[in-house]
Amino acid sequence: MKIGINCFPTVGGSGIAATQLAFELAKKGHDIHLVSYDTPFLLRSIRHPNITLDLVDVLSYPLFRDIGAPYTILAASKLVNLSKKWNLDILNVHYAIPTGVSAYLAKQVTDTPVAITAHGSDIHILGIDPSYNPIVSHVLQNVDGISTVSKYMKNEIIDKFARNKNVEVIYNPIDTERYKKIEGQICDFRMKYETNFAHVSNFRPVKDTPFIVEAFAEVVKQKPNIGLILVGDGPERKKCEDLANNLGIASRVIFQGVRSYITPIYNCATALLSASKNESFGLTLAEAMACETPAIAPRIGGVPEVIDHEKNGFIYKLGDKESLVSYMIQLLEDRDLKDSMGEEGRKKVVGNFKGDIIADQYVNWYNKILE
Ligand code: GMT
Repeated sequence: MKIGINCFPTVGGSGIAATQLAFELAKKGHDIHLVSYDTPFLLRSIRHPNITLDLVDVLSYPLFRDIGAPYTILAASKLVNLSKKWNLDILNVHYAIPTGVSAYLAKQVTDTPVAITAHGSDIHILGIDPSYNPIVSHVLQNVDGISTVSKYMKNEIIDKFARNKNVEVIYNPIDTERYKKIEGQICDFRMKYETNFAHVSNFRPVKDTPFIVEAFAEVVKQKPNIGLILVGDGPERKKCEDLANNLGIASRVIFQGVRSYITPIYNCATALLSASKNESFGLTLAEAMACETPAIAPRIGGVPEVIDHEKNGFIYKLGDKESLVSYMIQLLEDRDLKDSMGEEGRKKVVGNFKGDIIADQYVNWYNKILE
């Protein structure tokens, strides 16, 4: 198939998932045109001859100074040009705003079927906002297919937008060769303690990373020889640094910034910690689990579809710091539990989220749309 896949190039989960999907489809022989306004983050470390990157030309003009270049139109024009040039079979847009609208517009010109994959805030934050809602709603009701990354999200979409539409659930693809257990020397980053917890996020308020720092400080009172590795960057990173200082644990909280290869960090962690207030899937939970590292996260959104409580990780009530602390201590004290949960986590990912399986599900979905 000749497939146009549009995504954000940034470190966020939808861009990573879309690029991983592009890679998996390319490995299966499909001809992939990845469309974005910059090189997608993951494409900097993977490549395949069946993938071409088609950049949207962000053409500005003095009149647009206050509103920015009209990206929706620029991306729509790019999708029209690509569809015509390569005779694309289908356009699969990841994240509904704004390029779901671009693809819908492109279809009016070229008739190329449009499949939107919704990822989270495009639905439950931006999509429901009256500033976007009338157009996003119209587009979702009229595109050829909608998929999303969890059953939770499917219910959200049906409830808020497309009551009569069939919404396909296709979980995010995980590269189980990239994310796996590593034996032997793995410490290629600064690490002060042998025992660590890890957190990976964009430090947006929805991730509530300060809550992780606070919980870690509680655990340190009982288990002094541990560290916390924080990966990523974003609006609340400084707040976390200040908090670690104020709580007197600054020397054991290591900030690693944005990293392209974090398998060693997952491997060095007793658990991956999340405090997200919403998460439609939780890519980093599944990545850690693929590395045989249990994840601990709140019971929100699609998290219970990724973590099976007490089997391959722990789920706690959102905001319940005591529970998070007690699960962290349980894993520190019981190495066998950590190992067995880790093995179960890997099994869960390989059985349900492996890139190769997910790519087949996408192809089946595309075929259904094209029937
Ligand atoms: O929705 C967002 O906030 C951004 C989006 C992204 O591009 O990072 O994240 C969402 O998509 C990821 C990939 O499907 C999911 O793993 C995240 O759970 C989801 N984030 C939220 O729902 C907050």
